[in-house]
Amino acid sequence: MSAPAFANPLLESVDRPPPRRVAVIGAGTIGPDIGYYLKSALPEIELVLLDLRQEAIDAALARLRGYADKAVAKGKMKAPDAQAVLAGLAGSTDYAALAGADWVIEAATEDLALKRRIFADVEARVAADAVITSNTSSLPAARLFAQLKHPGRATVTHFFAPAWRNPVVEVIDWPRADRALLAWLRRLFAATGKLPLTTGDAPCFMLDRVFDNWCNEAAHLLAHASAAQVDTVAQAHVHAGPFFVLNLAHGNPIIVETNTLQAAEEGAHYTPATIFGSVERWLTVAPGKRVEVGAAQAAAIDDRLRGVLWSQAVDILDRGIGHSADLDIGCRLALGFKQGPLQSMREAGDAEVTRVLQRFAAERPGMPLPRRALAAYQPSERHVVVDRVDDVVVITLRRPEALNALHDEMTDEILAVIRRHEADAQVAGFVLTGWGSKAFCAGADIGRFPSLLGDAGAAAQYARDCARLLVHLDRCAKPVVAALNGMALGGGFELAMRCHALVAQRHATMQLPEITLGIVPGLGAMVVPYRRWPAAAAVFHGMLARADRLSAAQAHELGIVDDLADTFEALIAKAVARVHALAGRPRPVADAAVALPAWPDGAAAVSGGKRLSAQLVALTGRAVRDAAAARTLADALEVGYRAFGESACTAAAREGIAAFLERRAADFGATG
Ligand code: DAK
Repeated sequence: MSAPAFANPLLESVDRPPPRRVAVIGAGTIGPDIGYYLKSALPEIELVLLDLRQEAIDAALARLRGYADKAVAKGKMKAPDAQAVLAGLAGSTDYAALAGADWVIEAATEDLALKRRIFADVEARVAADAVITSNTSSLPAARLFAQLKHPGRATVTHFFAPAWRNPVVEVIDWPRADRALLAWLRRLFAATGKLPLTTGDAPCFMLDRVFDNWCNEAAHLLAHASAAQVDTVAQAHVHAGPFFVLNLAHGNPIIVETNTLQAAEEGAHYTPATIFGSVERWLTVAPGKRVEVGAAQAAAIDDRLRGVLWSQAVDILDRGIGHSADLDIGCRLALGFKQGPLQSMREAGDAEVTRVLQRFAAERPGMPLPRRALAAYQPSERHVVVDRVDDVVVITLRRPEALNALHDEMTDEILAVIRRHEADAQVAGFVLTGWGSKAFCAGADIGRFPSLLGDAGAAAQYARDCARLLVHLDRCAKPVVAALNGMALGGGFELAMRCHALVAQRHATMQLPEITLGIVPGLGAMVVPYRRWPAAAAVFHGMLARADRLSAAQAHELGIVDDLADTFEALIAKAVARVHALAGRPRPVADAAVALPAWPDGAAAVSGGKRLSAQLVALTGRAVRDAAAARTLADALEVGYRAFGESACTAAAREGIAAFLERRAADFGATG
């Protein structure tokens, strides 16, 4: 498997247009879910669901209507949008309905002979350049498509349940697939909210090798423990234990099938546990529930579970089945692991990993073991991906599960990438952008905020520490340009405003929602915009005091955004051009005091119809005023750090952050 040309697939240029008519074969569970994802992302396409049974089609169409109704009821979709999703949707038991399809997705039963018959039939009915993909979770593409006349237009695209919401799709890179097909699929998936992970063509690809062997190992452990005990121990690593998931997904036959395939190809150590043949439903615990497990027994179970996980991880990387940067994120987002195997290896340390794997090798002879030093398996970045466009390094924030929200590790990685390339004469500068087309960055990771509350000094120090990246940008010798591909919120906008220029796609927005969380911005938003764009001071007041949203067009008019782009390609092209234009011309943030217009009255402050904390509005106003009066940028930033510390000790902060995490509206009525 060769590495894709770009880690961020949206940087790939492709000639083929998006699909217009898609056929999904198989109206079981996953086929219709794939269809719903596609129709939600690309409502203009025609979608036809094919199945041998009309009842399956009727049930599938009813399910999709149910999804759309639910999305409208929850306010996630507007009624006209739901109508567009459901328009152009049809079902058929007749393969003649394949006519005109430019993409056929097969999601039928896992049976090689059946799938081959389907592909022969499909190929006879669609154009020679129509794309054909299979959603198999285990059968290699080389086998599935061996008999196609035009195999270059075919590959496996493996979705994960629920396919309409789970972002992960494995895109299998097999030798006969056209490179342009893989680039088109990766790009299309990334543009429609998915996380395509390129994997090699081994049986079960990357992620199901982890999942199937994890479940199989759990079943082997039943010689020493109950299913409930294994699930209890496993919950240290996953949100739901393997037996709970197997019950949910009726997964026993799948493990038997996939592990039989792996055993046939790779050795008897993969043979499915015999108990799968005699049990239909496991007696186990629900996620979060536990049963009694003795300490020694728990340790033995845990060693075996970590053993299989780490053994699979090193094997996948040693055989080039997947990329290290993709393995962890795939395990977390597709399979529900709390952290990926490489991260857990790193945290456990080499000595512990070696101990666990030695024990695993003794208990499970034949299972793969590391072939290199353990450090060699670790990815250099986990939360960003790095590409080169000409002589510019493009850093893409990649946390699709949290709209690319920032946390310490991500900012450290951005800083490390910039430091690594700063002295390189071949690098002209940097572009920062976000994964996908929705968000540049949704701000700081709110899940981590509760630990900051209650200690003003510690919170202020934390803000100072976290500002390292931004302070580095202030002094960076090479230009750094923010390319806003979507919303830039809170800390994300603070990061963008410290870049030396901003370019934005027209749908991008900027907002400082901190006040709605009962805190003040910690990373310079009370300081920097007033010094860089003093004429827009009143606008920044509104953004800070009421969380007013700024559109890309407004920001462009105010001179905050230097250029607007219609597409992602244009965005990156403009950002790269800005890097070149800025070379040798740094844009320092002003080191002098600035004048301010009057601060809005906080007593009746509301944002989006919701009352805000008057105390926080006043605190923000005071910090903005003191920072504006400070003579140096460093002094002004210090005012901001201390104000953040102060805000972290308010009842409003406790309420605002708890409300976000509990998915409810904050009530600042009682907090002041
Ligand atoms: N942190 C963590 N997760 C986030 C997130 C964030 N900032 N923003 C979004 N997510 C997650 C959501 O929880 C959701 O996760 P699941 O429910 O799927 O598990 C997923 O991303 C998708 O989001 P939604 O389902 O909410 O998507 P919608 O399109 O419906 O809504 C939204 C998009 C952006 C309107 C909404 O997600 C939202 O309101 N997000 C929060 C925006 C926000 O308030 N951002 C934080 C601003 S405060 C400091 C450093 C920095 C800062 C402060 C201090 N120090 C160092 C001290 C900065 C502060 C901020 O940035």
